[in-house]
Formats: sequence, C-alpha cells, structure tokens
Amino acid sequence: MTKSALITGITGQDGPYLAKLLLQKGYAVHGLIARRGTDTLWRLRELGIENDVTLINGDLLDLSSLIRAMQLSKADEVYNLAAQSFVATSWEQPILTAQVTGTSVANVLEAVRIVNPQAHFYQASTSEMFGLIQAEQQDETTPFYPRSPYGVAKLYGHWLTINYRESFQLHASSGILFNHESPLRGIEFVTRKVTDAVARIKQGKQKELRLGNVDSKRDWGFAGDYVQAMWLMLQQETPDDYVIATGRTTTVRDMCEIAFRHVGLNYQDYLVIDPKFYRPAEVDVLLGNPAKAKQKLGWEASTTLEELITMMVDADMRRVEKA
Ligand code: NAP
Ligand code: G4F
Repeated sequence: MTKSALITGITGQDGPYLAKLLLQKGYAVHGLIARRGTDTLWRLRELGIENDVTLINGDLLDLSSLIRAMQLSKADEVYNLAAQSFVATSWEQPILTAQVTGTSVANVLEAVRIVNPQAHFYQASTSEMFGLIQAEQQDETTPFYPRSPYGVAKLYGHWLTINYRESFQLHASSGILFNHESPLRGIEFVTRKVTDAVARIKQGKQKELRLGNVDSKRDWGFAGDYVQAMWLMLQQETPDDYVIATGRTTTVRDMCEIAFRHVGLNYQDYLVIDPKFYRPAEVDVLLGNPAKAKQKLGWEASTTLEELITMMVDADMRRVEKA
C-alpha cells in the first residue's frame, strides 16, 4: 500500500527536501500551500519535484482548510513545518507569530485528531526554545528559556504536541532541530545572506556585507540531513522528542570566514557591522547534543559546516552568474 504524507510548509526550505525524500521512498506527497500571489514554488522546481507533489490550498490559521487537507490527502503521516520562522520578524509581528507559529499547531493537531487519529504527526520544534541556555550543551532534558516571540510561540506548539500525545494517545513527535541550512535557505537568514553576498561581491555586483551580531554562535547542519531525522521519528513504534544537531558550534564571524575564503576573499575587507541587524534579545550560543537521536534513531549529521557553506556559495555563484 502506498503511504500518503501531508506536509505543511512545503514551499519553505525544509518542505522540498522532505518531499523529495518521501517521494524516493514511494509516498504520495501532498503539500499545504497558502497562495500569496508570489512565486513560492521555486524551491520545488529547483529539486525537480514540482509536478510530483499534490498541492492543496490551505492556511494554518484556517482549521476548516486543514480538515479538508487531511480528508483529501488521506495522510498517514503529517509533517507540520509551516511557520513564521524568521526570528527577527517575530518582534515586529509578535501576534501573527503567536497565531501562525504557536496556536495554529492546535489547528493541525485538531485536524489530525478529528480526521485520522491514527496518523503519525511531526512538529517542527526548535533550538530557539533553549534561548538563554541553561546547560552548555543542550539535550532533551535541558530547561527552556525562549528569547524571542518566535521562541515563545514554538514552545506552545512543542508542549501542545506532548499534551496531545498524552491526552489522546496520538503518535505525535517533536523534533528539536538546531539551525539547518542549504542552498534553498531564505535570503533573510544569516548563512544565505552571507553566501549570496559572497557571490555578488566576487562577481562585482555588491561592495560590502552588512551584518549585526557576528559573535553569536550556532550549531549549523544541512537541511538535507535533518529531514531524514523527521522521517525516522515517525517510523518509531512510540512517539518521542529528539534533539537534532551536529554537536559543533561556530560564530557567525567564522562562518563568514569560511564562505569568503572559498572564493579567495578575506571577509574582513567587506564586513560592516550594522546595529540595525541587532536583535532586542539575542540567543548568544546554541550547541546541541544529538546522542539520543544517534542511539534511538541511528541518525547523525553527515555534512560538515565547511561542506555546507561551500555548497551554498557554489549555488549562489551559479545563480548570480545566470541573473
Ligand atoms: P521556512 O523556509 O520559513 O518555511 C516556512 C513555510 O511555512 C513556508 O512554506 C511558508 O509558506 C509556510 N507558511 C507560513 N505561514 C503559513 C500559514 N499561515 N499557513 C500555511 N503555511 C504557512 O522554514 P524552514 O526553514 O523550512 O523550517 C521549517 C520549520 O522548521 C519551521 O516551522 C521552522 O520554524 C522550523 N525550524 C527551522 C529551523 C531551521 O534552522 N531551518 C530550525 C528549527 C526549526 P510561504 O512560502 O507561502 O511563505
Ligand atoms: O540565521 P538567523 O536569522 O537564524 P536564527 O535566529 O538562529 O533562527 C533560525 O534557527 C532557529 C533554530 O535555532 C529556527 F528555529 C529559526 O526558525 C531560524 O531558522 O540568525 C543566526 C544568528 C543570530 O544570532 C543573529 O543575530 O546570526 C545573527 N546575525 C548577525 N547578523 C544575523 C545577522 N542574522 C540575520 N538573519 N541577519 C543578519 O544580518
């Protein structure tokens, strides 16, 4: 029997990588799409799967559209990836972020519970929930201390997922994923902002790179590796929560150095610190401990930061050349 999956957020960074993985495994893949009049399908096109997935119109804020999506897709597995996911925006739109990233998780869980409570459910939780870190290396037992409206909203979704598991015995799992990047990363996030700037500077189309806090540290992995962990969680007999990370942390500054060096440039000649990009409250450092995922899921990151950043620079060099 062909398995069916429903992915919310199929037009984001992770959605297309997950869709491709599921298609390779023989799933019928459905994606919820909130039509906004812009070209949101470019990532599916880049992975060559635009015509292989079934798109269903809907919005996380609209429970009826989620019920309809569950009915149409007959999903056995539901991956809730949709969110307002840019941390900086969450201070400018805290209420929208609370609704889309936070309370909408109740809509998705309700749609699952009403239409097919046997379906396995994945919630895209985040290392942002650790915020002001309470342990040097964060794992599933580390207390949360979110530092942004986004982190607070995600914490609601995380606990609701656990609550529905305990209240209704749903197979609901939560992946606490640390930062993961790829050539499909949105341009507003720091890695892609850097790799795009490197390509433009190298090709004479940009003169400088303006960034905020370059001393903050992140545990960066490759999105293509991380979607495998999502799938593995839903194949387990019992639902659970897992930290997904590389176990290595690097400053934004050192990440810049890797990106510029790849095209033979020195980042110090182009980097301008611009307080406009500082955040009202910062997450200074994130470093995950993925031991549980390794032990229980057999998962570990297989792409180094150097491989990831050079892959992203190469993709942006090609894009800028073509433009
Ligand atoms: P992303 O690129 O920002 O994608 C977000 C997706 O959500 C897009 O497809 C977007 O659609 C959709 N969306 C936004 N509002 C919606 C609404 N009201 N109804 C339906 N769809 C809506 O995020 P990502 O990097 O792929 O991350 C996937 C998930 O993992 C997110 O929940 C994120 O918060 C979480 N996460 C990400 C990371 C990371 O490092 N990437 C780490 C931990 C957790 P449009 O294309 O139409 O805008
Ligand atoms: O790339 P970022 O915007 O990612 P951030 O805030 O860590 O959030 C991402 O990862 C989370 C997982 O931990 C996800 F849940 C979330 O959805 C998102 O995918 O910023 C990374 C760091 C921050 O410390 C930021 O202050 O880079 C710093 N930074 C410095 N200058 C900048 C800039 N970030 C951005 N976006 N733009 C800058 O100019």
